[in-house]
Amino acid sequence: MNVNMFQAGDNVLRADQEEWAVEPRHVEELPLPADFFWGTATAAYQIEGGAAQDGKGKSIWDTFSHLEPSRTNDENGDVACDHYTRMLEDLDLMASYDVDVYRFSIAWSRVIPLGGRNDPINENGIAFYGRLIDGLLARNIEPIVTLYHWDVPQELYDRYGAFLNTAEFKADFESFARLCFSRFGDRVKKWCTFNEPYIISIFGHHSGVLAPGHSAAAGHDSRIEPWRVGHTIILSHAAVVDMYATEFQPSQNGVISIVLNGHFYEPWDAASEEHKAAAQRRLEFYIGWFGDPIFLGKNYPAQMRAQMGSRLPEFTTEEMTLLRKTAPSNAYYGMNHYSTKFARALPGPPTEDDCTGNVEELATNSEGKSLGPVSGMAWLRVAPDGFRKLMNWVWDRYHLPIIITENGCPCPGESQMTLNEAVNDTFRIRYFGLYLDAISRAIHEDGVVVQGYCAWSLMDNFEWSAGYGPRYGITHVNYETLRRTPKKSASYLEKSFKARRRGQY
Ligand code: GBH
Repeated sequence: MNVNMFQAGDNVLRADQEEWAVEPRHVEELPLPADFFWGTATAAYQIEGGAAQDGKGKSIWDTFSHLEPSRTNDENGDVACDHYTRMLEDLDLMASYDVDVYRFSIAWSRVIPLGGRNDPINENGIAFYGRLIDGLLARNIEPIVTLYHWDVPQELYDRYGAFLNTAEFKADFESFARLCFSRFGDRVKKWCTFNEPYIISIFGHHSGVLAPGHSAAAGHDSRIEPWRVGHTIILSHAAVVDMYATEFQPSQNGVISIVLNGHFYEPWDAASEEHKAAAQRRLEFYIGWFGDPIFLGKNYPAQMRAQMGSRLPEFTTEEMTLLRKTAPSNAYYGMNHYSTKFARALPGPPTEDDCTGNVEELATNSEGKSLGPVSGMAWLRVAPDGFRKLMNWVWDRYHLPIIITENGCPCPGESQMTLNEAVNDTFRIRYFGLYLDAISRAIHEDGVVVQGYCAWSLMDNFEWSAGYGPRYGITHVNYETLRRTPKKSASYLEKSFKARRRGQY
């Protein structure tokens, strides 16, 4: 796996030099339902800053971003966009875009600095999120709240290895979730438990690109760890869904689910059964791993068990009962999606720490055809058909209404641009246009239920191991002055959603 995948791909072929297969249609025949909602998404560590302000405890990202030598481009989230002190300004910014929803995450160590079920609560942290939620509602913006976007309290990692200890983690996560439901659940009606379990498991505990940085090279057992982490997430999710459904849902009337990310995979050779099977297998190893237990109440996909045997943990009888019980309580499928890849079956047997289903991922197919223009990230190519196919794949398998919880891209060369160049983000506008066209087609031509869309991201922010290089925002952030400037894509989205929901552009 390429360890630079979060790094900006400014050195690769510029997208404007490549041919775009299609232009966005933006026309009457590609509308969206009148009640379709849209907004922007962020995550606590990427925007808040205030790393030690008002009693916040350390998370694994505070640790990881201060390692020497740096694993995060010599940058960290100590200040980030300083959203912690500029929250009101950011609320007004969102109101100026006329968004319907805002997806953000709660920093666990801001509300429980040490993280555990018997540890003290930080009322300052609770008050911050309370003000944020009230400020959204006052502007008629609905909060969509993620409980966990990668920032487990460092203390829980030190005590018992966080996700590596299923029973302890589950108990602490339940108690954190209960605190959030009881303090915010009167006002928050859309919850997600975890953001991208695949990334937490594989990037945090296999390639080690993300915190806590476990990999075989760093002396960890990457044959076993990622699957234990995934198991912990699935069971913690189910426990919290069960708790919400019994203790809170009856009075609070909200909905809860999880956010899964995933590329779509096209066969490297579309005429070959072997490579078609590889593409399907790759999707099961990426999405079915979590989706089948969580949304179907079933065991891991058979192909995963067949390949991995005892590397994959077993669910006990009681755990299977819990999964079957909670599966129907997941009200939606949260989809983070950015791009598509080609899947090529590998010839030999899988390596002992394979996590792909023995599949190689490529940007060009057997005929040398590329997936589409490359964005500011080498892995992120513009492939709206793959997006449409993924929505269909998810709908066919899980039959849940889909919310697009993240989608977006950095423009080619954007990390080197002046402010004036950066706000003129025509590449991003084209990307959004094509991906919205794909949603319209999935809804109207394929019968998929898609309810809403969150652009990643409200503003440029700390892009994990790539630091402040890649810029995904629809708002430019000057990291010296922290000044926010809307990019053209912000007004494009505003106008496009208004028009599409009236059935015309
Ligand atoms: C999301 O993660 C995160 O939720 C968000 O915090 C982040 O800022 C945003 O996307 C943009 O990255 O497949 O090996 O070629 C996305 C995680 C990172 C998964 C890049 C796919 C591509 C590398 N993605 N990764 S690879």
